[in-house]
Amino acid sequence: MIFTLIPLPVLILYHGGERMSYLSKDLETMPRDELKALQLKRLKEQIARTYERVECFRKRMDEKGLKPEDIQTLEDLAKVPFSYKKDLRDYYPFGLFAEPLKNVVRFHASSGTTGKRIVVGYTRNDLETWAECAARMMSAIGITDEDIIQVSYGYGLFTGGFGVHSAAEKLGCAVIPMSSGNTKLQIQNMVDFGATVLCCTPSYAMHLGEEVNHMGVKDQIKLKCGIFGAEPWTESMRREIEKSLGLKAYDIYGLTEVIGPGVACECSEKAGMHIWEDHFLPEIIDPDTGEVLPEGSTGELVFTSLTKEAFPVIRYRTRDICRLEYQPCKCGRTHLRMCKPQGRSDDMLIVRGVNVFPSQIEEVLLKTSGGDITPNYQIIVDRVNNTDTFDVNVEMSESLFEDEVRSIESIEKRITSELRSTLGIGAKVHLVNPKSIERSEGKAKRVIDKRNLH
Ligand code: DLL
Repeated sequence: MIFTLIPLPVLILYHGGERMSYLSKDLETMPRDELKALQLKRLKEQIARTYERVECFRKRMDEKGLKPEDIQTLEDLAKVPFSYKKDLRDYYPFGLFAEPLKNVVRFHASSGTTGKRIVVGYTRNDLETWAECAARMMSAIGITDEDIIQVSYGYGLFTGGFGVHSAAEKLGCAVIPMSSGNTKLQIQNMVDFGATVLCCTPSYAMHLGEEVNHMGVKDQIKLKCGIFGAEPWTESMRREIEKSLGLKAYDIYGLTEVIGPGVACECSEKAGMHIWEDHFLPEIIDPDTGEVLPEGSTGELVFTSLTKEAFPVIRYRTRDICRLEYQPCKCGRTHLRMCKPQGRSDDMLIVRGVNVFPSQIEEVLLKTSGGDITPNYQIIVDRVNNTDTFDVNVEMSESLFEDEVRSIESIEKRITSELRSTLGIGAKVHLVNPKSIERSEGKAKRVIDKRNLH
């Protein structure tokens, strides 16, 4: 096998007070049996520490009659109780912390889809681990200290902005800390500062691409790649972004509870996202029964942190539905890869009894567009006379809008029929005027489900 590893920088990793110096290249290409031995050592420590310090976890272990010493192999993890987003709400704000606040140096938070926000904390070592993981992610993509990085993820309680910011500084890149929004200024800075890397949500990248072309400055931007994540996006959307901004688009994954961006990322092969398994142990389970599924199955992704101090997570149910790839990657990294999450199990719509992921609709829209529609859409589900209604509003392109001859109705019919054959149910497709659907500067809101409002 030919290894095409991009030279990786030496990064220093702190864990549990001990200072470890590793070549991240060695870590990322470590033979799997060595990696598993490292995981087991860290797993035992993380479980013992969490048992000792986090009451909720200790109670759940005790209820199952389990002690930390019962975890002697990686397979034993399957016996350990799960943790859930609900726990973060029930123990809000600091009830799941494993360190006194004196040792916490940063908070981040995310607004759950419903109810109370969730809060996580980081010690100084946690921030170091996070920056290291996210810097490895950037290295895997080919970003170096020569790069100028425009960070257009939101800064603040959301982990996106600060997460990639610290990593980029660690790599020695020049950072433009834009945060999200203020689109015209974003583009102006991109041009004036010569940004070579863009970091934002894929839906905001689409919007930036649209505006760059509208302002006629595409030939003045120097972007070579973009690292996009924080929400599900399709391969067709990747192609659209690459075309409109003239860059290579890479997928990155993470979640607040586990650490933020830097949990997993694509390498130059763009063939799934390597999970940094020396810090985060993944499992795929059946979301209904909780059983660990065999290798290669699609199911819910569950993470156990291996090195976190302030906010360890043990068997945390992400609700993200995906598959893990165990085959070695052509890049030479041995850490397994996760495929693009097709959506969160709690984002999945059940319309007239059929399971529908917004990403399936997006794929159909982009595949069948033929230049007639734009990738801006919104799904509206309601219930009228005890029956679900299912409408998809899609913006037509400027060219179709100006075309007086072609029938909008026939295009709507074509998309309706494609959607029916993919989803197995009928949706009413409405072509709406260009720029009439609100653009997103962070995570896009694609679905309006009015059924619970009645
Ligand atoms: O979105 C962290 C992040 C910031 C990741 C910037 C990547 C880039 P949360 O706000 O807690 O954290 O949302 C986490 O977003 O469980 C997934 O459902 C979704 N998600 C994140 N990355 C991806 C991705 C950040 N690449 C939730 N593809 C996760 C699909 C993603 N979904």
